[in-house]
Amino acid sequence: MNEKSIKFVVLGDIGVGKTSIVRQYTLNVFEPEYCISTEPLFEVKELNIDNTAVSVQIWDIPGNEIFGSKTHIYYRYSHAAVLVFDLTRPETLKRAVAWGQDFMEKMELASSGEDSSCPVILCGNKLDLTSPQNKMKGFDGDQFCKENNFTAYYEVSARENANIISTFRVLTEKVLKQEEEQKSSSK
Ligand SMILES: Nc1nc2c(ncn2[C@@H]2O[C@H](COP(=O)(O)OP(=O)(O)OP(=O)(O)O)[C@@H](O)[C@H]2O)c(=O)[nH]1
Ligand SMILES: [Mg+2]
Repeated sequence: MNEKSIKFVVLGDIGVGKTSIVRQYTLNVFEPEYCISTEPLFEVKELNIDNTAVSVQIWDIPGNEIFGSKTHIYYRYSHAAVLVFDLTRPETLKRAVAWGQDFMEKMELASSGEDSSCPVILCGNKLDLTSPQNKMKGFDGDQFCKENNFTAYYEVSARENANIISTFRVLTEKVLKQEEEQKSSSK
């Protein structure tokens, strides 16, 4: 069995559900009370994918973090970013985009010109609270991702554990595949 360690960062505005997503995925818990994150913390998820034991370190970054100061340190050695916004608060999409831009810029700087294209996915969370009345009308997540150079769009619910496992699985597979391709192209 091969072994592989990868790192994801979860980014987005305050209260959009980053901690809830990470804790649901790694610990299988959901807490309805909001407890603001004050420092970056990580959890680990172990997966087996195609005869590879993958250890995924998932960093949960506080939403009130200020860009430009320490964020490059959090991003260091990341393989992908998960941008989260709250489907019931469309204004949180703007900050998810700003986080995505900060991540892409700093990863590019850190790679000093080498191919650094890590996947950046966009997740609309709190799907369980949406209804045809309050859903973001006219929002086309796939198109929005294309326009902002993000990799893909998913709608999830940390509360109901909806689409969380599949989203992280697809992202992990994407990272592994990309690494394989890079390895074989540099041979
Ligand atoms: N109904 C519902 N509530 C959710 C969901 N995800 C998170 N919440 C709630 O939303 C609030 C904020 O969630 P957190 O996970 O703490 O948000 P965060 O993005 O980590 O916020 P910061 O730590 O401030 O950056 C909490 O009260 C959660 O219980 C969800 O999928 N559905
Ligand atoms: Mg948090």
